[in-house]
Amino acid sequence: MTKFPWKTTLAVAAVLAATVYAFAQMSPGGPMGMHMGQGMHQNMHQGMQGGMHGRQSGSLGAPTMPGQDAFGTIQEIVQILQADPATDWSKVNIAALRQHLIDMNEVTLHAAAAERVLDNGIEITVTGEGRTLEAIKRMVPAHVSELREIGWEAKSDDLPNGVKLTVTASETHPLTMLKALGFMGIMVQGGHHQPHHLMMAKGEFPMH
Ligand SMILES: [Cu+2]
Repeated sequence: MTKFPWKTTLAVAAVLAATVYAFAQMSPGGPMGMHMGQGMHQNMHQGMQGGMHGRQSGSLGAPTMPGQDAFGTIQEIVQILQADPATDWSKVNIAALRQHLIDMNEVTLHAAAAERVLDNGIEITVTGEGRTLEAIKRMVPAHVSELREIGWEAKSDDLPNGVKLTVTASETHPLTMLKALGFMGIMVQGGHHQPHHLMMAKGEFPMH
């Protein structure tokens, strides 16, 4: 029993040492480096030969996170367009893609969704104001078309302050599943956004 806490302590110490080491690597002339004794540095080197060095190979020092989701999406699309010699720059419309990503943000994060379970399906009243309302009116009916294409029984009805989305249960999409998925689980069905984003940016896709 007395050995277990010791192992834990050692593991924690190793993690801390690794963190200090990473900091030291990032700022070789910085205060961390200067405060560390030579012996401590060597010990850490030895302790890390097997573990950390293997895992870090290649990626340390080259960040990949764009910092903001829509920013990263647009960056990826722009890189695809610039890498393709066939890109028709007279048609490219990044502003349209940006507006769509704002729609996605509004619908995902700011729309209110009131869900009501029916005997044979689910009815979701999606509402919002201003920019959120615009996004709901564009995205929810468009998604209903996509749902139908992939075999769902869905419809949308216009409301003054939003859209009513109704999805009927079926053998492949039973009521229990619909209830569990709710508004967002239903909105993410199908993989159409990624290809549509590229088409929008190329000016080949009507705004939805
Ligand atoms: Cu999208």
